Amino acid sequence: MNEFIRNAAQVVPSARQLAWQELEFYAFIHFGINTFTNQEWGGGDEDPGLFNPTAFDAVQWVEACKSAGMNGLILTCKHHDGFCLWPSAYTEHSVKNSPWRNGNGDMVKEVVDACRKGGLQFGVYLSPWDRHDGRYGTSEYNDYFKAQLRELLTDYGDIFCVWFDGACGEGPNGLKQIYDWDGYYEVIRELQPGAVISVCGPDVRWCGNEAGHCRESEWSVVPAELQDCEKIQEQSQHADDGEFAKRVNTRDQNLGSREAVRGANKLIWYPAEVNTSIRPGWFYHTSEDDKVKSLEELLDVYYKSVGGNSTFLLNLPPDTRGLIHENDVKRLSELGQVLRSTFGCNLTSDAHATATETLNETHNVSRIFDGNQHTFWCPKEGTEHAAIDIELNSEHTFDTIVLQEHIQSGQRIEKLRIEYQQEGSWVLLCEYTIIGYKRICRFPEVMARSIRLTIEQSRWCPTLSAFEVYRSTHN
Ligand code: FUL
Repeated sequence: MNEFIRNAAQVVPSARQLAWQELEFYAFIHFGINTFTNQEWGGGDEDPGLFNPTAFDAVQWVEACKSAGMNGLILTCKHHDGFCLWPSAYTEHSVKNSPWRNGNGDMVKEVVDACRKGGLQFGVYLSPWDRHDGRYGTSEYNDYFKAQLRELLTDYGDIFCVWFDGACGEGPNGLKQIYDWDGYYEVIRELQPGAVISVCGPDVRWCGNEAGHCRESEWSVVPAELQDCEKIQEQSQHADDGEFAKRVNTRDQNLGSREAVRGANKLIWYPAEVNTSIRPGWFYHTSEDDKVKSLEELLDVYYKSVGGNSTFLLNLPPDTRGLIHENDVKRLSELGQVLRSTFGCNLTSDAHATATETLNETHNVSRIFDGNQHTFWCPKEGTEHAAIDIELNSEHTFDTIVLQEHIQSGQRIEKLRIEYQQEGSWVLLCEYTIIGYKRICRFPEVMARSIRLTIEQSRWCPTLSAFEVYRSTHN
């Protein structure tokens, strides 16, 4: 067992996974023919003539994302209805046969340009399920799909993510497609080696629901069979019943604990992403203008996902004007304001720490305060329990602590507890299982100077790259 856990502790992210993880929070944009037909899933027989945003402005999208503190944007270049937002050479079912920009527009390009200008990374959603294309259900469709990937991954600069949906049904001819996943991945690795392939792909794991929930222990090290696309599809094969977005997938709550990984043939780094929409639907519906998630709901998802070793992919559906609606824009900027003010002042400046054990000077415990994720504290190899005492420069009031492991070394911490000192005795503040890339610990406000982090259980030896203390500006 020890040997097995030691090996589990050595599973590490790829460079592309690490870069993706550091984005933390980014947007999904669902925009297409459904926006104009008021649908969630188009049938594929829609007239491209319906696609005509009257005031489309990609810069407005990017500004809204940035105001919320997002670092990237993934656009539905083609959803299940098969309509393409760029003038693909391989189909007529695209913007080139729409009245928008007299058929000369390229929405992917305009969004990419706005992202580059605004400093956001750009990602591609391309639905493998295509309810329009007559080739669907035959091997020709796989060639078509790969040709479209080539267009998107060649003509628009660096792509941070290719997001493959698990939803899959019949095409226009009643046939189901056998997807050439390996062939798709090959094209992506060839053209965009820095891009992660998400959900139906090997790099980023779907958290298993669309309600914005993640597990209490969202392990990044899990059994390799979780990468199986067929299983992902089975799980996401729910009718478009509107209920799915609210349901939490309670199956497989435990993916990465010792019990869960014991006996696994192979372990992989396969970190989770939480995806949900700012409104009930993925596409825009006027009837949902007053159903934008509250600031409290969004903060809750943010803290649990970004602060729970996941990333947060928040969907924003632009309206028929081609703009993100005023209500959503307002909520996004409120969210960004709370995040910026909360995390603007780290109370560990001039703090002092002592650890029960330290490997060497390079991994001195002061590394947890240096704001550099690449430097870290760790004890000697084989030490699975440790404690760090932190002394702030004076008494402070706080309700939030951010912890980060040095995930380039692996994910190790399995159980921790934080206490603060009150009138000479240690009082429990909070307890958690995993940290991973980031854990945002939240608790009722306390006033204290001395804080103790106890790592009660870890794999082989824990690492810690950050310990930050904040007082939130919104409760
Ligand atoms: C699902 C799709 O069916 C929805 O329309 C949406 O795109 C969501 C992100 O994924 O599987």
